[in-house]
Amino acid sequence: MTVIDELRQAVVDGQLKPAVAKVEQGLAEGTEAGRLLTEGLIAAMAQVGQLYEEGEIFVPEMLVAARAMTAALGVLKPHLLEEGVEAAGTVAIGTVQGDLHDIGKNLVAMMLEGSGFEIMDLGVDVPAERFVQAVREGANVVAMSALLTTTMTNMREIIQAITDAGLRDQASIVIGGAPITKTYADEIGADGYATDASGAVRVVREVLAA
Ligand code: B1M
Repeated sequence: MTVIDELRQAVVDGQLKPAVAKVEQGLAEGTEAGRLLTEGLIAAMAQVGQLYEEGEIFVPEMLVAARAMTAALGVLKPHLLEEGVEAAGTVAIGTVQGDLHDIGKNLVAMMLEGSGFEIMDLGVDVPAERFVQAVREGANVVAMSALLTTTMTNMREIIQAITDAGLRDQASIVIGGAPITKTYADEIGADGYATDASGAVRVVREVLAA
């Protein structure tokens, strides 16, 4: 087993300390941070989702796996960030109301921060009014995350709330999360969407340049 396999297994098993130790070992051995992230941590969460779908594990196991991933990600973070980039805009990011999934949102925030954007992290279960307030506070990009098919519909309401507040021309709106598609982004009037964290950096740059 490679260190990446061991990392993936530690996260799937919800073993926080071994997961952190495997990231440290991988880095010390010269494994690229990006590989530890995609082939280790992100692959582990995909496996966890699969096991949950198959009824092999339940919410508590998903939760401990998520905690192990978050801890391991904390160690990886400084190695993923690009250095020395100028502040390029302020992004208010949050997971929409009713949705508590924050690993992907945190990863996107981390990559944006590392790419020179100022981040207003609104957290999870964020109501429309909080996004509206963030635009009033100076965010020029609103980034929304949703992982549930039942909560992604709230994105439309958030865009409507920003429009109703007369602020739609003050901020670009980008969305993402596992169930989000380009068709859905177009349908609800978002300015862009991304399927992963590096795509999120790209789309935020694009909407700001438009
Ligand atoms: Co939940 N969960 N969960 N869960 N969970 C999913 C999403 C699910 C697909 C699992 C499954 O059935 N296979 C399923 C959703 C089904 C659906 O809606 N179609 C599901 C369910 C059903 C639930 C509950 C309803 C379970 C229950 O209670 N019965 C419940 C809901 C709670 C709630 O939110 N109200 C629930 C709870 C949980 C935990 C709390 C246990 C935990 C979350 C812990 C946490 O986040 N702190 C959890 C987890 C861990 C998952 C899975 C296994 C992993 C999610 C994850 O972290 N992925 C997930 C299965 C899966 O995704 N395969 C699942 C890793 C992360 C890096 O990827 O979040 O996709 P992701 O983010 C990516 C991209 O999507 C994108 O970039 C990120 C980085 O690459 N992206 C953006 C995300 N946001 C973006 C924003 C952008 C751009 C890109 O803005 C521009």
